[in-house]
Amino acid sequence: MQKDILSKEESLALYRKLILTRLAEEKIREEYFKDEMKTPVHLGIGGEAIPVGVCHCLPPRSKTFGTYRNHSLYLAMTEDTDGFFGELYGKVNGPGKGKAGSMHLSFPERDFIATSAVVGTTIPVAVGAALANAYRKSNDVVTVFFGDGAVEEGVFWESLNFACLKNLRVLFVCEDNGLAIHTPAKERQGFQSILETVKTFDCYVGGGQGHDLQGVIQSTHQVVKQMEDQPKPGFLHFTYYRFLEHVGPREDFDAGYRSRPTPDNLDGLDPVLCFERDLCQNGCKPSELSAIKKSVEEKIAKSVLTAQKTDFPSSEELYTDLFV
Ligand SMILES: Cc1ncc(C[n+]2csc(CCOP(=O)(O)OP(=O)(O)O)c2C)c(N)n1
Ligand SMILES: [Mg+2]
Repeated sequence: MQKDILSKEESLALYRKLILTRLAEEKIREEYFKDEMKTPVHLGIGGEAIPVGVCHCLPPRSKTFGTYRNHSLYLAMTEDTDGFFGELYGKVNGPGKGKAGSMHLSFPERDFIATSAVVGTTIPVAVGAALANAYRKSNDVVTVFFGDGAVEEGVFWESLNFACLKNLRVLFVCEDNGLAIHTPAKERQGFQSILETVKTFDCYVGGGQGHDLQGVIQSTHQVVKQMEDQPKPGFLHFTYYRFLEHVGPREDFDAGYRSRPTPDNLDGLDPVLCFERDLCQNGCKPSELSAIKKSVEEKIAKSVLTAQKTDFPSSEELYTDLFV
C-alpha cells in the first residue's frame, strides 16, 4: 500500500483517533493530582500512532492483547471514553466495573481481550488464542502488543518459536521505546537488534519509526496481507520516544538518565505533529483539524464528568468476576 492511498475521510478518522488518545492522556495529566483516580497510569504519549495505525489494518474480529501501557490501544480499538475514564476513576461504568484500573483495561465484546501489569504475560495467551483459531480453521488474526523489555523474557522466545512452528496467525507488535523503566536496551540486551534476531525465525517481519502513522500503516498492511495469504506469524517492530516518566503524569528529564528533546527534533518524535503536517501537506485545512480537536475535547470532558458522578462498585462486587 502506498502512503498516499488513504482517502481524506480515512485520514481524518485516523486523526480523530490519534488526537483522542493524546487528549485523553493530557486530560489525565490535568486531573491526576486531584487524587481521584486511584490507579497508577503508564502514559503512552509519543507512541500513540503505533496502536492507532496497527488497529487500522487489522481484519474484522481480530482479537487483541496488550500491556499496562494500553490507553492508546484501548481508545484505538473502542473510542469508548466513557468506559475508559469510568475505569480510571474506579467507577461501575468502566469496562471492568471499576475493578481493573488502568493497567488491566479490556473490552472483550469489542475484541480487546486482556492487558496485564506483568511484563510478557499476554504474549503466550495471544498465541493460545491463535492456536484455538487454527483448530477452528478460522483465518482470524490475533494481535499482541508488548514493550522492548518483554523481549528479554524466555516466554517471548518460546511463544515466537511455537507460533512459527505451528504457522499461527498471530501478529506480535513490539513497541520499542528503548527503555525498561530507566534502563536503556544496551544495558539489558545480549543481542544487537530485536528485528534482526527475530528475522531468523520463520515469520513475516516489518516495522519502522512509530511516530510516523502513515509508515506504521504501510508496514502493518504489508505484514497482515502476507499473513492472510499464507498463514504464519507476523512481527512488527516500531521505535518511539516515551515523552513522560515510566509511570505517572510527569516529565522526568531531571532524573538524569536522558535529556529533554530539543525543539528541533521534537517534530521528528511527536506522532501528532508529524501526522498534522502530513495532513496539511495533503490538502487538509487547519480549521478541519481544529474542529475535530474541539469535538474530541468536548467528548473527553463529558466522559470525565460522567465518571466523577458515577458510583463506585459496591463491596459485594469484590466477590464477583473472580476466577478461583
Ligand atoms: C514479569 C515482570 N517482571 C518485572 C516487572 C517490573 N517492571 C514493570 S515495567 C518494567 C519495564 C518493562 O519495559 P518494557 O517492556 O519495555 O515496557 P515499557 O514500560 O517501556 O512500555 C518492568 C521490568 C513486571 N511488571 N513484570
Ligand atoms: Mg520499553
